Amino acid sequence: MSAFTVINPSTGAAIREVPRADVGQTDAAIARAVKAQRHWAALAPVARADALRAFARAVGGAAEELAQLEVLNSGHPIGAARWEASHVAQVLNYYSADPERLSGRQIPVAGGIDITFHDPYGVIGVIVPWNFPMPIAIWAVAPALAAGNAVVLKPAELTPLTALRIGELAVEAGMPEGLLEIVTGSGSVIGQRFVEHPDVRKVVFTGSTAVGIEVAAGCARALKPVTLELGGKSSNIVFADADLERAVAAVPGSVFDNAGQDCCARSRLLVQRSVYDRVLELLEPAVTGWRVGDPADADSDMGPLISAGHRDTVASFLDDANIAFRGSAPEGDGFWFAPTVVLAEPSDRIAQQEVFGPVLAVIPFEDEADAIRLANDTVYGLAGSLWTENLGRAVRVARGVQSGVLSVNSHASVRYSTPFGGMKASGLGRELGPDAAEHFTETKNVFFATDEH
Ligand code: TAP
Repeated sequence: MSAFTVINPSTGAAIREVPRADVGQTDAAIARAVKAQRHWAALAPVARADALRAFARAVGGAAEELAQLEVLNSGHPIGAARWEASHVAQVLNYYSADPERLSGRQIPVAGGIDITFHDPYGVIGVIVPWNFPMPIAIWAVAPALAAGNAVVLKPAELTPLTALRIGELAVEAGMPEGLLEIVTGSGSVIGQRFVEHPDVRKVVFTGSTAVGIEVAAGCARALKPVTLELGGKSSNIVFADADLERAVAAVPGSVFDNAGQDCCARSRLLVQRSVYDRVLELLEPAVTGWRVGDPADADSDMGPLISAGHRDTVASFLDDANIAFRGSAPEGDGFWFAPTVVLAEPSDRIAQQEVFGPVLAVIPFEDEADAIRLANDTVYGLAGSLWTENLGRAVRVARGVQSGVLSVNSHASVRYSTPFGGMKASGLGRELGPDAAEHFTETKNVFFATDEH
């Protein structure tokens, strides 16, 4: 098997070689998953629940190791990486209840009994991007396994290390061999094969909108369902009646967390014109105080960008930008980029396109209607926040903004117990929340005649 080199984004140094699977090796992984799934689906519900809980315990026990691996491979600050690793265990625990609770319905009909069953698809193909390797993988893996499926998972080429370790932990915890296959290598080979292979019955893709459209088109040709979690250009809307100190204190985290490489990043700050100057005045020290540095240091708020190529892409957005102020970042090796705030017009490239880096575009608005219009003036519709002390306004704006995930007086986006996903060009379908396992099943309706003839 050929191999590729995984790089530490904080130093640019090689970490290790990882196998690059070809189509034949991908097919072999799918074949192992098919076999394991038959055994898995036939187990008693409590056995599958117990196995998932054992898997969760194994991940919990290895949380520090996984977190350190993510610091090394993705440059996530250690505090964030620890949260991500424990989140994997929590998501597995949450969905471990589903094997015993995923019940169908008994529907009243004439002449017999009608029952629905939630049958697993079989094998689910999961394609993961590089920005949150652990959480995004487990959001699909846990409910898919809980519903009785096997999973073949392709991590991003840049960040495969934690997925590989989680795959090992599944086996160490006693999950059947082959049930969770981690296949490393190129997206256009392995991801494409998941889309085409007849034994992969559903695909979950998280990544760019451009690749997502191709994945969806391929799934349409193969008549298989697909969940898409794509890009975003989310807004933070600050009304004049907000608690401004509280709202602005949340801004750096809402856009610079994970160096802005977050599909939910609030990369547009919409500010009511009457408080525009005051908000910028409060924002500057919050941005210059944002600590960019060694991700292994618990005091760092932000690490590097993921690659040299991605840093070039992010930097290109500043070519024609009106920069208001910037924070600082280390010099030297590693793919560092200082947090940056720009003043923008709604139609500017930086206000329309996803930067996927630590760059915030600030745009003034006049009134509530204008704020909703600007928030919706993008092809995307993933996340967003609004800040106001007026309850009626909070309700109206939350209902008016076309996004899958919104928060009022908060910039929280993800809780594993609540649904997550995007509208418009941000995606198709929802992950997480109480119904996620059901999304990995097909409904079978069976009628049992009871009338005597
Ligand atoms: P992509 O380039 O789209 O890559 C995502 C995944 O797809 C990678 O594993 C990639 O493999 C694979 N891939 C590439 N070409 C493929 C093909 N032809 N067929 C099937 N799979 C293929 O995105 P990215 O640059 O890694 O991630 C950044 C994007 O993801 C941003 O737009 C961001 O907003 C979005 N994102 C969205 C969310 C949610 S939840 N909505 C969450 C995180 C990120 P390789 O690694 O080999 O290229």
